[in-house]
Amino acid sequence: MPLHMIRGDITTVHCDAIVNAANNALLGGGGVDGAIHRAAGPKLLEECRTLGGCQTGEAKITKGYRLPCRYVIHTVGPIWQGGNAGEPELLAACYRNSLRLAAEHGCETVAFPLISAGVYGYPRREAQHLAIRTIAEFLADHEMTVLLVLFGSQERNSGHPEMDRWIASQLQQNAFHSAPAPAAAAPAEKSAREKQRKSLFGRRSEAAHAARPVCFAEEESAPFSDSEAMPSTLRSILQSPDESFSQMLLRKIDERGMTDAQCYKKANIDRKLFSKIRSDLHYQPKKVTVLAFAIALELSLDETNDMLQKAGYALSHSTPFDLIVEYYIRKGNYNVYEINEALFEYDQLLIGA
Ligand code: AR6
Repeated sequence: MPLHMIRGDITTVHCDAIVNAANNALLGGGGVDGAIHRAAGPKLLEECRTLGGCQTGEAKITKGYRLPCRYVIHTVGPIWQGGNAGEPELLAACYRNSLRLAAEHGCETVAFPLISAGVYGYPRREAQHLAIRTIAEFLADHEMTVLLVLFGSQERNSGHPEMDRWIASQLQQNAFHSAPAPAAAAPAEKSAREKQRKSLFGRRSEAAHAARPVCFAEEESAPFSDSEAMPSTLRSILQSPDESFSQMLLRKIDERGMTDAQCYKKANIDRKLFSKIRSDLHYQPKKVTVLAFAIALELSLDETNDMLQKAGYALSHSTPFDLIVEYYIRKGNYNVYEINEALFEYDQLLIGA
């Protein structure tokens, strides 16, 4: 999947290149810079000494040494001074220049920390939005997988107060509508229920004894003795099954006048997965994949449920994942990156993942 967010330590990520939030001297420091130098070993500092430093917003590349990546891309984020000293432009330049260097070196997978969001004081939420926006712009015309690696427990659930309220109200309604846990039954009541249960079972098993095959088509409600009737009906149903998930997806792409690439990129799905789906009419996708396409195609809630059903899924009101996705569809916000940011904050699976 092109853009993914994970929590963890970037020095342990296996990929082609990791990005270091360095300083102008490129001679190591604290934070993620210190962690990368410690994990890479002294040879990294030796190579960094030959680079002649780095301007804010620029990027330089070295080998990865003992790290589980081929390259380290060193970039220097802006120091936060209140937001009016060109910080957003400089921070965006860090991501763009790092990605450009990675592409020039043939990297297919690149991991970033949240540049400037530590010692340099850039507000974390703004730094994260800007990172996601800039990486998404780059991915619109590059095939690459980018990981945004967030360190430690970041603040959660505080950035979407309206969504939080809506989800809470839906979960509450759900709890209200579901049956309360049954209290322990009194013995008399228990035996009455037992009788009822037995009689229900009795009736069912009687029905089972008198079982008749179910006929699918009214006009073919032939007598039971016609043993050919059901098999032939079943056969005809199987010969012309309902539209599959893949067929619906390809039809919708055509109807929307989109190209395949526009659709899978907007869905945050990688090209290889899309090709598999395109070439297999009976492809069984994951729920996050179906939803990614529903979002890319800007389907209504009904159409989304229809597409989910084709793959054997549904949206429920019992899980934060489903509620978050439904909230964004209801709002008409089809930005997969924004939806994933919200899902990430709730520790949910990400769409397209
Ligand atoms: N893995 C992923 N993210 C990390 C890790 C890690 N191991 N360690 C810290 N972070 P910072 P800056 C996160 O301070 O703000 C250095 O001294 C951290 O939580 O490392 O760009 C340099 O030499 C935060 O979200 O970088 C510079 O002098 C993000 O990485 C200066 O700090 C960036 O925090 C650069 O400051």
